[in-house]
Amino acid sequence: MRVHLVNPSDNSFGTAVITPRWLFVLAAATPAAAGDPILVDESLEPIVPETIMSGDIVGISVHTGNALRGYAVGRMARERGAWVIYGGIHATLYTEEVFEHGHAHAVVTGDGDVAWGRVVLDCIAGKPLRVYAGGRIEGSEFLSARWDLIPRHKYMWASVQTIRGCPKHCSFCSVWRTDGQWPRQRQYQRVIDEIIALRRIGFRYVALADDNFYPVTLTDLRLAREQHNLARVEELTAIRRERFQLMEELAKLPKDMVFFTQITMEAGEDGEFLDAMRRANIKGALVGVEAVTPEGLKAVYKDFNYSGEALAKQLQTFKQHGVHVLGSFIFGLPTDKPATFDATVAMALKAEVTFAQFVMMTPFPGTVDFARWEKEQAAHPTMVGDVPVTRYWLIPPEVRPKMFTPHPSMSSDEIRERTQKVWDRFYDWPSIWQRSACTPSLRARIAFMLLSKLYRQMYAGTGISTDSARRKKSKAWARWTAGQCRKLFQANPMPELESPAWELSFGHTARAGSESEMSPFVVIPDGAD
Ligand code: B12
Ligand code: SF4
Repeated sequence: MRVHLVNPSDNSFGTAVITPRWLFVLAAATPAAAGDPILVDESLEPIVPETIMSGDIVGISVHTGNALRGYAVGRMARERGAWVIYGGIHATLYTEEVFEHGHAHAVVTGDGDVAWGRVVLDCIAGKPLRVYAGGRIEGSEFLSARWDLIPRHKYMWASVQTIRGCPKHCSFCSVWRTDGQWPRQRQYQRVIDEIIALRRIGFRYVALADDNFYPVTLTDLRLAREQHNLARVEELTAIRRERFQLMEELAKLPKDMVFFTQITMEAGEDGEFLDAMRRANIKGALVGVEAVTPEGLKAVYKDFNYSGEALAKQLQTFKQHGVHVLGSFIFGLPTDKPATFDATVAMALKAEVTFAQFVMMTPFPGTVDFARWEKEQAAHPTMVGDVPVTRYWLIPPEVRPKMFTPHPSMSSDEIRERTQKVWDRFYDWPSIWQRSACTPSLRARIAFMLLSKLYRQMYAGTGISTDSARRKKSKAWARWTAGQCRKLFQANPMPELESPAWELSFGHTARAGSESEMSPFVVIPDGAD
């Protein structure tokens, strides 16, 4: 009996940008009794069905973008006699769907770190439950990934999570609903130990796979103080202190390490935080700008963001403190007009963001936007074949519409064409050349330009994505450039690198081997979800 963990993707590219962290975390959660799992990332290579034997256990992760492929893998595995288990954000939101379309034996909702060990042992005993509610575990329970299982020379960036959950409530985002609004921080010592393990094997670029790296704003603290809510002030201060502790430790790591994270624009007001980020070698952050007008920001419940001149200034502040911005903008909001496209690219250029992505409004399940759209569609659902458009992920990729929610004044073709023009304008050679001036050498400047073009080629349409989200085949030159870029990201291994001697001792990878090692979590018996 072997355990297989499969990251489904329609498009196998040989090289991927960011490691799918869940694979290596669930590997750590796999009980020792089951041996080391076989990890299959289909964004690198498609799964070979013959590797799956009767009695094997196959864990499949699905997000909305790769659910259909995930279901095909699950059906194939079940036909070959394996136990088929699903998890991930989409399986959490649509547990019944994975049984119907993916022929699941069981599904894990929420966090898998603790639940997966139990699932594997139950499968070995031949009696898996139908649904395992993994819930939202504490930050202290997050497992460290098994980086010893990573295929070498396949990924450009590793990914390490430092915090989960986000206090905001943007209308297009499911994080605050699934992961919760209370930030769950991992102990910084564990984060550092994991990064050291990565640097030892030659990874120096690490994406901090966080929902929001800046969970406590100066405004949150001010408001709590004004309300004389001392308990709240203390809680917030403790979270903030831990962020700084983490960054202090990151700053002590080898100087060639580069981190990238996701953060809200409010950090632009917090020079102390930005300076700590720079010292910690957090060289860049994806900032959700979303819209450049007040109406647009209101439409996505993001009125804590700035617009106009203040927006440009706020984004420039990041750069002044040494943190590059990947600005993320959304098109297709009901408030968008033809003029919005030019205004947005002009703002992206003016704000001097180093990279930018321009994504089309997509109603993701679990979001406020999705719920509103589903309600509107309830009486007369639009169908594509026999699938309602509100289940768009079940529509075969060849006939799946590119946009789902109708816009009040523009057709989806018009929005798409205008969006592509914005990508072309932002990533034209003169603009890239100008932006590349931020690099320290000619070699770095060339690398920057190559990367910018690759980024435009790979992600125009989806935005920076888990590689498993791309459906279109990439052009040969993009594959070649990706191969070259990957080499640029590689570093010489540093096997001699030691972890600091923490006052508390932590294992690198906790392995769930027996019930007693697992925290209690709710299990839902057969048929009761
Ligand atoms: C880091 C991140 C990115 C990074 C890196 C991605 C990568 N290669 O890893 C970048 C910036 C590249 C990115 C891009 C995008 N992302 Co993203 N991303 C995240 C984020 C913040 C963390 C993901 C992560 O690595 N977490 C750490 C791992 C360990 O957690 P996990 O994957 O959730 O896995 C745990 C459980 O889910 C469960 N589990 C997962 N799989 C399985 C399988 C089995 C068998 C079991 C038992 C359990 C299990 O156990 C794991 C351990 O607890 C999540 C938000 C979130 N909190 O999940 C969004 C998130 C996944 N992204 C999302 C989106 C929308 C995108 C983009 C489309 C954004 C865009 N451009 O518009 C792109 C494209 C990707 C896509 N899914 O289509 C959505 C997905 C929504 C959906 N319904 O599918 C999320 C949920 C955020 C949101 N806004 O709602 N993302
Ligand atoms: S989009 Fe970003 S800021 Fe808004 S809720 Fe999601 S994670 Fe938080």
